[in-house]
Amino acid sequence: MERTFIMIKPDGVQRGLVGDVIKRFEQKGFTLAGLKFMSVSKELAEKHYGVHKERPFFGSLIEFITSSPVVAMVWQGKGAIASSRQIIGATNPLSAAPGTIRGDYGVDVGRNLIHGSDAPETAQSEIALWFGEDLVEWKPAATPWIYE
Ligand code: IDP
Ligand code: MG
Repeated sequence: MERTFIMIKPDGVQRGLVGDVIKRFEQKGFTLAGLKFMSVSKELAEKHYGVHKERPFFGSLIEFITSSPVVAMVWQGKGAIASSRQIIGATNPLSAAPGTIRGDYGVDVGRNLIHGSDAPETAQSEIALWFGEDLVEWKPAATPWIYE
């Protein structure tokens, strides 16, 4: 089982899409392992997006992520990292396929609604950064109806 870090960005929260986003991950069959509604400090935002430090959009990205609350989550399941990226869609919402979160709701790359870890190593470090050990271990009753 894999775990991935998913964050509904300030635009997703402000636009009332929290329920829809959570619903998509639940309906896929993934399991929630962590969830918090929070404001993001500049320090946390800069650590999370550290890989983009030299990019021209870094400043506006940090300003945006810290501008309004986010929903931070950990979702768990078979192939959860790559599958979540498919559920989310391409970085630029105009290129994201209809049916994906960004494809269905977004227009601008700087307002693309949601973050998802892109690989096992980043998932591990992002979960540690945002949640530490504060995750819930549980097995949903529907598990045998989702996995053979
Ligand atoms: P990802 O979120 O699909 O993994 P990354 O390339 O890791 O995309 O970029 C991180 C975030 O930085 C994007 O989700 C987007 O919000 C923002 N971003 C990426 N490229 C641009 C750009 O060219 N202009 C403005 N913002 C960008
Ligand atoms: Mg990324």
